[in-house]
Amino acid sequence: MESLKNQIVSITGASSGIGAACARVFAQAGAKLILAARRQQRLEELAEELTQKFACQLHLVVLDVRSRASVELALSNLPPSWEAVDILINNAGLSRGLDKLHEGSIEDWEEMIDTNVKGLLYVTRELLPGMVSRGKGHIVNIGSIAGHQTYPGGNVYCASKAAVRVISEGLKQDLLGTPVRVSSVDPGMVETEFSEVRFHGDTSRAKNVYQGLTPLTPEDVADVVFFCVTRPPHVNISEVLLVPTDQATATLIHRRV
Ligand code: NDP
Ligand code: 8X3
Repeated sequence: MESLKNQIVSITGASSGIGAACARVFAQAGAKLILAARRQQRLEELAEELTQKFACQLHLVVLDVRSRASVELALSNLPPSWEAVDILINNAGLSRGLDKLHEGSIEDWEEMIDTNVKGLLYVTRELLPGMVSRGKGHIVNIGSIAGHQTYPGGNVYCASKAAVRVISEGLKQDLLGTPVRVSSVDPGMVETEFSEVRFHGDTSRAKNVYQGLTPLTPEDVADVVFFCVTRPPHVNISEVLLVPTDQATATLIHRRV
């Protein structure tokens, strides 16, 4: 198993859910963490926790992945001791709305495409060249079951996650001949702030999404990410689709009432 001791792991969307769970798992394993998100206070609270529990070395980056200028400024000016990023977890992402396409909000579409697709590309373009030139690196993209199967009202979110799946495939092809690895970790239902964000803060609608089933936890997903990046260097886990036992497909879900 590859040791993560002192490896530099950069996690986008570290202020909540899957990203924060990844931060905890990697901190415990002795990695040095670059934590990125828009909510500075959340990042600082997490940093405090990780420093106390694991004496972890951290660098916080407040950035909006939708802004190319913000991404370039933040990631091209990392302090020298943080420049050599070994592992990038492209996790920042969101869904907005569950509307039929002909009734959908164009602002929602733009936010999803700008975050899930363009943001992931901007961050990758900034950090990947260093991995290639150093001959060491791993990109983990957090995709979704929604990138494999389209569900009613999922239209643009599903398209954005299908794009992530295709970008991961393309990256693996482009990096062939280098030691840099690419993994797509594609979860089904995970209880996080995801549904609250999707329904623009409607917490009772968000809670209903997970009613009567046992969803994945963010830690379940972080465990899979950890597995992917700790394989020996000759092993590339290209794609993992993980779902709750109560979920068979994007729409076929077992609920106990
Ligand atoms: P959360 O809402 O809990 O976390 C989303 C994270 O993304 C937050 O840390 C948020 O930070 C960050 N983020 C969102 N927009 C931006 C932005 N413009 N710039 C920087 N950071 C941003 O949801 P999850 O943990 O569930 O989501 C993480 C990933 O997992 C997403 O890509 C999601 O699509 C994917 N996923 C989630 C599933 C689920 O059922 N929950 C299932 C499959 C995939 P901040 O707001 O502070 O910027
Ligand atoms: C999140 C899971 O099924 O809500 O990507 O799209 S789902």
